[in-house]
Amino acid sequence: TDHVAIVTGASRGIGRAVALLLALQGAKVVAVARSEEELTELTHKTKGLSLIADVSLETDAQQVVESTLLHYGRLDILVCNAGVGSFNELEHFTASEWDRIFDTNVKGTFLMCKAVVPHFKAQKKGHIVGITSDVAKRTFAHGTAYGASKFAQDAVLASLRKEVRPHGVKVSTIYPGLVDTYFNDTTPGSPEAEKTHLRPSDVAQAVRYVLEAPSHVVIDELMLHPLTQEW
Ligand code: NJP
Repeated sequence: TDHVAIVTGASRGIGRAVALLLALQGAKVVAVARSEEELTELTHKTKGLSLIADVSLETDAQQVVESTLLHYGRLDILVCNAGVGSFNELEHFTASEWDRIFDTNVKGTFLMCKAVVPHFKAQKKGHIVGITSDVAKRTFAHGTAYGASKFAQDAVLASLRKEVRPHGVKVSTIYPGLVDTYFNDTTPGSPEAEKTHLRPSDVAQAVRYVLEAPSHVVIDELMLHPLTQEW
């Protein structure tokens, strides 16, 4: 396709895999994150555009969409993937860590959607894919901040789905289980994680699948887990 897709959190992990797969399929990919070096390296492979931006800042989110439209003259897809998490007992969580998680996962999703929706509504077409988590649908110990942020991010996307549907715009939400990435300061690629975690490319295939639905179909939700994961 000649579609133009913005992918947030594309410097590593799931977002990078999504960017590579969409580029392989012929999309023009706009890779968004804060790490310049990683984005430059990725853009050599995707032949797309990379934009340094912090999704939790409104000016950055708006700038990403404006730059994309200026550069490619069109925009079809937004993949809201940028996200952070850390895990602790509630009383050991700092207020600033709470803010970092909510600013990225919830406000970042809100701001990126806010930036693209007027454009998608005007063209009566567009597809937002949100990467939330299976913990948007269950709770667990040490997950007060991250779990709450994923419930909230999920609610933003589900409400938006109902708002934009009459305008021909789709919102799909992906709920992965454990994925072998740099998430929460981990290092991917260990032999152990290979058995217990999804690969970023598995999640990228799920994104591809929801994007390939016929024009009259919206896949609202798609959940995937490693077969070994109990949840
Ligand atoms: O994590 P990681 P994942 N503005 O750390 C970017 C969800 N998830 O791929 O800015 C812009 O490898 C960061 O880029 P940089 C998870 O909640 C994961 O696993 O350069 N970008 C990097 O590219 C998240 O929503 C698991 O530091 C920002 C990327 O985000 C999504 O999957 C399970 C940013 C993070 O890459 C991707 O996470 C699950 C900002 N302010 C859901 N802050 C799992 N891994 O097990 C961060 O259910 N980024």
